[in-house]
Amino acid sequence: MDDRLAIFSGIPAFPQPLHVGKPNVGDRQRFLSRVEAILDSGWFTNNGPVVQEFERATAEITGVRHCVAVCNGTMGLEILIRALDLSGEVIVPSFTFAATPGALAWLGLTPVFCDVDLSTHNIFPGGIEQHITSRTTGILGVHLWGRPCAIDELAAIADRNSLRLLFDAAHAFGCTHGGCPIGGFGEAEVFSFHATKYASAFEGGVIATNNDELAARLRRIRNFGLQEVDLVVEVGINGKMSEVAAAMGLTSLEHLAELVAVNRENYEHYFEALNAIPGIRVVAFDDRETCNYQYVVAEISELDAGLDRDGLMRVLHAENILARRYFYPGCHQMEPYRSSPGRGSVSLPATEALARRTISFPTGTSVGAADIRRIAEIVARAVDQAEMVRERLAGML
Ligand code: T4K
Repeated sequence: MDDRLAIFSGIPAFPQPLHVGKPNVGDRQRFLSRVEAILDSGWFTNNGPVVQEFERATAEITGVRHCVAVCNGTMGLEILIRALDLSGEVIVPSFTFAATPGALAWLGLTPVFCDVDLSTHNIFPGGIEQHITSRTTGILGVHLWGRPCAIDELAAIADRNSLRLLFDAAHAFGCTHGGCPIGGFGEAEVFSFHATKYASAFEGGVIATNNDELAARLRRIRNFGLQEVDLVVEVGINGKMSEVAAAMGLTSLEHLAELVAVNRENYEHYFEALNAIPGIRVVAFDDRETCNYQYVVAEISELDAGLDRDGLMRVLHAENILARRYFYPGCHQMEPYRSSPGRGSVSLPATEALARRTISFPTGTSVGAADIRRIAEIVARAVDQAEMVRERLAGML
């Protein structure tokens, strides 16, 4: 084995790229036989039987009365925001994927960014009330990395201020809060079944709720605002999930136990190996809760590691380890928010610090213990040779 780092002209540790979000495929034959049945049936979309089965299965797992399947998580957020009649301003964390504030902005609402808690990476409840104005109609919490945000505190704030409370649960399928599945909190919660997620429908999402009336409205808006054939009663959109996507989703659901076992094992290998390296701390999960371990995230302390996150990422990429800067930059520093009058100058110190120092590592069924050992060796070597690495990277710019 070449023990030089690839940035020093060594051979990359991995001949093929190792991705963060490489999809888990599941049982191909199960999926393909479902697709055959769909082709034979002549029913491809528009709330077909496979979508309905997927909705029942996800509702059972999340312990809610209704799961409304949609074509992706972002559309799920948009349909929910509309169905709740949100308007004006909605408070959101900035340390999240662009889809969270994007869903609000797409509908003409203003996302008002709140800082996060450095220790949980989730919205800081103590920072929310200072952002409430006469235009505020809701709080949109995000369960980042599948770790529940401060649901109880957010519910109390929402109650006190007569605000609607909804959750972006894109990362949190199969996770719990206080032992109860994520899905039943707030007015509704939106999951993503994107290819890169724990359970995948290629592209897909579900909106989970216990509210019968809200579920009926979500279904209507998802289908052009149609209440019945030829009767449109409000503005809707085409947010439907196709039968093939639901077939993939169902197949994926049949593997949840295996997937979480693989993810957890990978996570534990990373935790043990990376935490032994100065300046690297893998984000921890609460052992009392169930988690999907789909994201392995670490914080890099430049002071202790001798390297910053971006430097380490360049080292890893040269080795074909395609670690990601989830999430960078904070959404408040993206367009159009950063140029919005009065909003661009907002300072969110915890978000900005985390956006500078977090890194996500490849996991899932395509990554094994030996890969993780190799990745950790590379990180350790980079930290060990930090001064040389910094010089080399500076020379490569
Ligand atoms: N809220 C939150 C908090 C979210 O994180 C997301 C999505 C949403 C809402 C919206 O849900 P959806 O509307 O997507 O259902 C990826 C995903 O596209 C996105 O779903 C996800 N979050 C986000 C965290 O990651 P990008 O821009 O990083 O995608 P991309 O193309 O760079 O791929 C990510 C990694 O996965 C790469 O390393 C390549 C690998 N990959 C990707 C795909 C699509 C594969 O190996 N195979 C694949 O098929 O957003």
